Amino acid sequence: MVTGQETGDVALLDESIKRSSNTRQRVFSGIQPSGNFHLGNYLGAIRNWVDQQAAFDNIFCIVNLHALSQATTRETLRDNTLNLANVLLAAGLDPSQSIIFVQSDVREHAELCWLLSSVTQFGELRRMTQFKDKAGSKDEQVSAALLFYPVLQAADILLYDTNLVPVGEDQKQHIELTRDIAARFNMRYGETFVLPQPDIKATGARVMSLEDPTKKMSKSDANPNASIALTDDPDTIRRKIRRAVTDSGSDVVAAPDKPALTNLLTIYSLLSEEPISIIEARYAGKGYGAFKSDLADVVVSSLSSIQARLAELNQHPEIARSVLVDGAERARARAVAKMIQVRDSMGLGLY
Ligand code: AQP
Repeated sequence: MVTGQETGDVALLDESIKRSSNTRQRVFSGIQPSGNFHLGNYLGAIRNWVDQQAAFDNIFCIVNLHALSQATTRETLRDNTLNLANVLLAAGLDPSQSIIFVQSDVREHAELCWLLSSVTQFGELRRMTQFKDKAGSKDEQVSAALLFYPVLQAADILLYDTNLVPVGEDQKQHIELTRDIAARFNMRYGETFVLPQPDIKATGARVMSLEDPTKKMSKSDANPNASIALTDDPDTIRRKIRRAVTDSGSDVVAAPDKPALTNLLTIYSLLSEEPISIIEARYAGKGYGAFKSDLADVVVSSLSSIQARLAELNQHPEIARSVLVDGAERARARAVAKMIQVRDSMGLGLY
């Protein structure tokens, strides 16, 4: 379930970039305000952003324009946006080290999306796994925004001369497309964009559904028992872990033919910061019940400090609002400067 081999090279690259550079590398990543943020978002993305924010020049974006690719309402989008800002702050993003802003506050994202669509092939978009998964058999009815999602994502990233994009494994294909779009643009119009690298960690990059370990944990999963929300209370967390599917047999081991146990052990290992082998040894011969009960304790205690900070931030929405206003101003200054260069490269504007 965890794609360590595929992603180890990028983690090494990440280390070498940090060591060899005198100036801090630019990090950009985004998250959609599209629902209940879960352990997958936390372990695959947010926690990594927090852990490495001191080492990089960071921009983190609440991508509300992306969230429009699925049907939503004004109230839902507004609530989710503020809630996500609070989650990011509660998880430890620090506005003094990272720009945190809302995508629609910087209009250059939408403008660059259109310009990049001119160097993106329709076939590339139609072949994206995320589009195929989300469109399913209804690809005639889904929004065109769902198809265009990766072009907007490329715009988000390229607008800020991003070096590294810390994401979960599901986004790898989109970052590869971003690189192709940037390279094609540079070839046609001259060197304009930095080619970004995905920063995908060796573990936690694909946390799986608790109900079906062949599917990733996802906000849009209709089954609430499939994921652990960052806001779930201790009883809910314990119940979800107790009923999480397991593999045949009773050994607590990670193995290719034990996707459910591998997923649960990975969650335990990432949150407790213990190697999987130590955890396997601890539960040898003890069966799934004892393991699941302790895993629930680990999850509850890991989330408790975030939840306490979140409760405080929810009482004071003005804190997040002020962070977002300030973040938008700082992001906009960079985006406006970049778009002057992009427009000039493309021959737009004669003045
Ligand atoms: N299951 C996961 N395991 C590890 N990382 C994950 N991410 C998402 N799911 C997992 C990472 O979280 C970041 C933010 O994701 P997003 O909100 O932009 O959208 P997503 O990837 O489409 O996530 P969801 O939860 O599945 O949302 P919906 O259902 O709304 O599409 C990204 O870095 C992502 O890799």
